[in-house]
Amino acid sequence: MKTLRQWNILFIILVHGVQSSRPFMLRMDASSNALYKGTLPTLDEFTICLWINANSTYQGHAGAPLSYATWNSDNELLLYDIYSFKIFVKGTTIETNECIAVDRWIHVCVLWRSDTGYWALYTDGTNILDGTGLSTNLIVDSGGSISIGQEQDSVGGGFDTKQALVADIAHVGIWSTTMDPAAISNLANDCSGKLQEGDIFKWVLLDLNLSGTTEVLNSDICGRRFHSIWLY
Ligand SMILES: [Ca+2]
Repeated sequence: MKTLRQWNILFIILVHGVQSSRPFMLRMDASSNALYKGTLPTLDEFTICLWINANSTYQGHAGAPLSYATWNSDNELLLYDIYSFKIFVKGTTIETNECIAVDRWIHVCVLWRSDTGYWALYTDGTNILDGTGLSTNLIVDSGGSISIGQEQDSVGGGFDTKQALVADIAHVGIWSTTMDPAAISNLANDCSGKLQEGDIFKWVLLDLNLSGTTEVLNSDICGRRFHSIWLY
């Protein structure tokens, strides 16, 4: 029988093993949550990119790949509903009507900048929708809480299982600039995921507090087989 300390050491070894050897993904169900241990700085522009692989058949969970809640706004930044994708900035919504649950890995990027309220949605490296006037001249506040998988209605809480993400997700990155199309295309075509490193949010397992039945697996975002490393 292992002691609690031995299990803790084993946990650390396994987590380090996943992190250092190969890029990881999270397999999330309605109970899963990955809460970032850090926060974001104030932002007047950003790019968020991630890989997602979800069942195209709606199974009762809209899905929030990423939510950022502050004390002033629980929808300060929110990517919501993988079946009819919505972008929230400072509580204001763009309804794209795009489905990003397509039964395979898809690369998704969302861009925004304050000065014109420019926003854009890229899938698999291609700009499929954009516009202006989204929360123009506003600033995204610092100090909030980032959840991968749960839609926050308060800082770090207020979850609703109907809004939870039931999907595989990997290589989430947040940049403090609006990335140019060539850089986004490079990310979407990088099967290693090594380019997928945001300057203000990086995909590092030890930076996440996992809860619920969140599986940590080696990712293979370009569709080859992956191997289970550890079940949480
Ligand atoms: Ca919310």
